[in-house]
Amino acid sequence: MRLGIIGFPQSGKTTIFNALTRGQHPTGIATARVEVHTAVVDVPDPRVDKIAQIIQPKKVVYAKVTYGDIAGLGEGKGEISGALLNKLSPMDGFVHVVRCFENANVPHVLGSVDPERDVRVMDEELLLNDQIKVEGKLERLQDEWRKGTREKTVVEREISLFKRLNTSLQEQKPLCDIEFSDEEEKLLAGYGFLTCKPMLIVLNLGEEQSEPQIALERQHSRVVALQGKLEMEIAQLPTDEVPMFLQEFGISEPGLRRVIRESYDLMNLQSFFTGNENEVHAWTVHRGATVLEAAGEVHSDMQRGFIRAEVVAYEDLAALGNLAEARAQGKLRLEGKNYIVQDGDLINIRFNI
Ligand SMILES: Nc1nc2c(ncn2[C@@H]2O[C@H](COP(=O)(O)OP(=O)(O)OP(=O)(O)O)[C@@H](O)[C@H]2O)c(=O)[nH]1
Ligand SMILES: [Mg+2]
Repeated sequence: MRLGIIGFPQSGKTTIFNALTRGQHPTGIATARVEVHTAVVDVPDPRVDKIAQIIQPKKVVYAKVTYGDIAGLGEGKGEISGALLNKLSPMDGFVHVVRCFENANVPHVLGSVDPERDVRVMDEELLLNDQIKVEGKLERLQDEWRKGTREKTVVEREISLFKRLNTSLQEQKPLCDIEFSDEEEKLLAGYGFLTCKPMLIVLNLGEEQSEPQIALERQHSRVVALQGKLEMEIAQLPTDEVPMFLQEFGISEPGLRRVIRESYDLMNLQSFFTGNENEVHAWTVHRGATVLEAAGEVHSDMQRGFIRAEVVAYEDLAALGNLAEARAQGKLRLEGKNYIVQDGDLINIRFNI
């Protein structure tokens, strides 16, 4: 999962990036250039630790999320440069850092601190960008139709799809709120439309600031509020000092975990695990994925040669304490390729190639 951190200049993107990745990048440096820092971080999951405790493998591999700190976005003019677009399109979703903190030394490009406006202006910028892309595509399709370079019925179908996109965007509705068929989704996947991507809004609060209420217009967005600067400082502490600080500042759970959890939820993702004496490994699949798809996530050979899967729910394994007991109690089930994976399943895939 790749999440791009976007937001207005000086909204605290790098601060939040550091908080999420335990990074040490310098903050407070305004850059007009398009620049991306990326970091891959483990998805913290106590279930993985518990399974490792039971199986005692040589190695533990957590699921991964990649964060990109994308500078150079948004002057409120709806202009996203080509170079910037190339950085935004490949992301699976966005984390929009919205400034809420007051700080006289840090001016806001739009002149005042107004989180709801920033959310709206950013949404409008992304929307406008998609609109330009869709209009360009429509013109090219109409050209193709006139010249007859491709089969007319195919081109007509695409024209009608892109007209639907255009109508939605003209009504200020993001593309993620449209229902697409599988075929349409495949066709659109290559375009990397910005309003197709889920959006997690991170309200960057100042110290002891209460959370402002934001009206959301998109269906596929969600809000997390955190104190960016404080979270960054906490993320940079030695691990054993963290619990004390969290308690001192009344934070129930580090922002890093909340952001990851909300991102999984927003993007309809879940975890499953594999484990043997060598390795316990956490993987990510879409909710509703079959065990055959899950096998493909682990290795294409496992998908190709899939025979059956042995599945035990994490809760059952944790309650019973070991695999032998789970088997004895009938909690280790044999499942066929159409089994729908449940969050937290420990799966052993039997395959033959
Ligand atoms: N008081 C306060 N200041 C913050 C907070 N978050 C960020 N800042 C300050 O705001 C300034 C900008 O923070 P950055 O994290 O560099 O912001 P940015 O969005 O990465 O900035 P650019 O990459 O230049 O667009 C720095 O001086 C931070 O110290 C916060 O939660 N509270
Ligand atoms: Mg920055």
